[in-house]
Amino acid sequence: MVASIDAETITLVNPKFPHTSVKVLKYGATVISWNVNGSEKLFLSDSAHLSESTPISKSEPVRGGIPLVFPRFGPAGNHGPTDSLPHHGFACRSTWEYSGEADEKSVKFTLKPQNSRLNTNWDYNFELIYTVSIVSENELELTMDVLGDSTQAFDFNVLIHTHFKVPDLNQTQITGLQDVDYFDKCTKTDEKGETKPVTISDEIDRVYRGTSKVISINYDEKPLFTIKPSPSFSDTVVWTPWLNGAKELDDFSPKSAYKEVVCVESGKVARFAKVEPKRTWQGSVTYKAY
Ligand code: TA6
Repeated sequence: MVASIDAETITLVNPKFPHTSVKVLKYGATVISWNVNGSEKLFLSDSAHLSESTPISKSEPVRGGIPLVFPRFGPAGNHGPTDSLPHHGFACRSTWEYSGEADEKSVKFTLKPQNSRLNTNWDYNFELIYTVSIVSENELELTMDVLGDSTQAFDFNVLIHTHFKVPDLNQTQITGLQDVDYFDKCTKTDEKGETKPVTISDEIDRVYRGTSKVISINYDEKPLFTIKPSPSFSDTVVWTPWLNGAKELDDFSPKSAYKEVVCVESGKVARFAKVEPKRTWQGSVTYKAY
């Protein structure tokens, strides 16, 4: 059920769970708040860009919340159709159409070539349908449908770039990624999966390939969040800028918040996904907050 709607945001409340709300910006269809019983679960920078800039090429994704990466994670390199697109693509820099309530627990947003002004060099007649659902008091489900062009197949990356709020990274651990090989974007090397859970004491930027387990973000060895992606979201990115990285990001503030955010992102980025003409590709992820 939509609790409120204005020119820029939609706030969703499921009447069965009135103490939980989700706020979505039409810009990027970015979830900027997931509030469970008065406790905010997402990091949002105080200086995030919350609307399109003019020209559109100057638009930046929201720093925080849940931006959507499509159709390029990049820099993927040497992939003709997406090479001309900015890092993370255009979905997070476009203003989506609000398509209304799907049912009492969900709202839908749509992006088509007409409203994604950045896609001039990526010339496919795609449609994205993004469904945001409050499935229980502490569970949020996000589903992306990628509808194919009527005549030609196309390749894409897609990633749900979630900024989870944590009390302190020093006591945070991520489980469920053990023994999964990854590409380390900081060192630009392929690494073998580690046997221990991920701990954080510096910048981390990793693309885990072929993740299939439930992932858990733990604080003091107790779960804060669990993350259950669909099999089609076969990759998981873990990113946190740490203090040095946060200092380089103009739209990250306060800088001291670097210790309170970790991105654990589900999607398809290690390789491109493909959608055949007139077909639909679907990926989804469910988060549970504790
Ligand atoms: O998803 C991880 C990542 O691509 C990192 O490599 C890091 O650059 C981060 O996202 C933020 O990217 P941005 O372009 O928004 O500064």
